[in-house]
Formats: sequence, C-alpha cells, structure tokens
Amino acid sequence: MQRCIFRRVVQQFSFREQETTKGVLSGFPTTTTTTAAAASGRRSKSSVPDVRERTLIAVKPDGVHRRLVGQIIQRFEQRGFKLVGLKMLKVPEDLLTQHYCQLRSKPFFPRLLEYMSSGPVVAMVWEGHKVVQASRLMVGHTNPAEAQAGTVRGDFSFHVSRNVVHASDSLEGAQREIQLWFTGKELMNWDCCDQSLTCEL
Ligand code: DAT
Ligand code: MG
Repeated sequence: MQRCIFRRVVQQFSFREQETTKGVLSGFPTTTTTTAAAASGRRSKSSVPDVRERTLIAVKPDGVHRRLVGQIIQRFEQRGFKLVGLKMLKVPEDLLTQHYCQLRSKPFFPRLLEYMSSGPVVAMVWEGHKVVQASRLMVGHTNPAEAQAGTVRGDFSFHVSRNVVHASDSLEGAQREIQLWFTGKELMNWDCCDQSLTCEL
C-alpha cells in the first residue's frame, strides 16, 4: 500500500516531455490527458480530460524595485495556479512595441515604453482553470485609483503609470503574449502533487 502511494506521488511529480501542441505553448485551453494519467488509466473524477489554460503575468519594473515579486507569486500559488514559466529580463524595445501594439497611438505610449524598459521585469506563465479571467480579477483595474482592495493593483499602487503588474486580458491575448515573451523550451509541463485536486476538475 505504502509503496503504491509512493509510486503515485513520484509519478505525479515527474516532468512530462515538453509538448509542442500550439495550444499548450500558447495559452489557449487545450484538452489533454496527462501522461501519468494516461499511463495509469487514471481520469479526472468527472471523466473530463484535463483542461489547461495559460496566461502571461509580468511584474513591472516598479514592482521589482519595490520587492513585490514574492508577494505577487504567492497570490497565484495560493489561488492554486501552476507556474510553468519564469524569467527576469530587461525587456527589449521591439518586444515592448509588439506587446503594447494596440496602444501605439495613445499619448502615453512613449512614457509607457520608457517605464517598462527602466528596469528588470519578472515574466511568468501561469496555468490553471480559467486562469486568464481569474488573474485579471486578482490584478484589478488598470487604474489603481479604481482597483478594489484585495487586488494587486488595489493593494500596492495608486497611479495608472505605475500599476505594478501586467496580466493578459483574453485567451487570444494570452496566446499572443506568451509566444512573444517565451520560447517553447522555456515553458515547463509538469504535474503538481495535488494535480487531481487543482487541475483535473
Ligand atoms: P491593462 O494593463 O490593465 O491590461 P491596458 O492594456 O489598457 O491595461 O494598458 C496597458 C498599460 O498601459 C497599463 O497597465 C498602464 C498603461 N496605461 C494605460 N492607460 C494609461 C493612461 N491613461 N496613462 C498612463 N498609462 C496608461
Ligand atoms: Mg492590457
């Protein structure tokens, strides 16, 4: 019995080979059955295949300078989401221009680029059920003056030009941004030890 439990935990911790499915790398929800589950014939309780959705979260230069990275990561972990990509970088201007291409005509665009390249950014990809929608709620309104207490922006910032964190605003946006910021090799497919409780609902 003990050996059986141990084997199961080891199986669940094991990394899975990087999948090249567009959806998995991009943030689109993808229906997959985990390798461990497939190997063991195990299915989620509802017999619905595991649905994974991904989003891009980035702690902006002001958040890094103010040592908020840990607290922001903690909120996503606490919520039950899974970290599948993480890196710190000085963001090149061409990446920022593409990332914010929809805002190119805005008067604040040059200042936005200047601020986003003023220091290191911590970029992350988080995975989980409806993570795009949930993370937008967790991050809060674009303008911190209107963000609710309890949200990242509502708790840590007061001005729209220094709002601490970025979160993709739609599935399509998440797909585009993840492909822009991360290569496939930088994203990790792995099973949490509590996979069946948090990821296979
Ligand atoms: P969000 O970051 O909530 O998705 P957005 O995509 O509309 O918001 O804008 C991207 C960033 O641009 C935002 O996080 C901060 C900056 N920004 C938006 N509106 C601004 C404004 N009126 N003045 C200065 N910066 C602004
Ligand atoms: Mg946006």
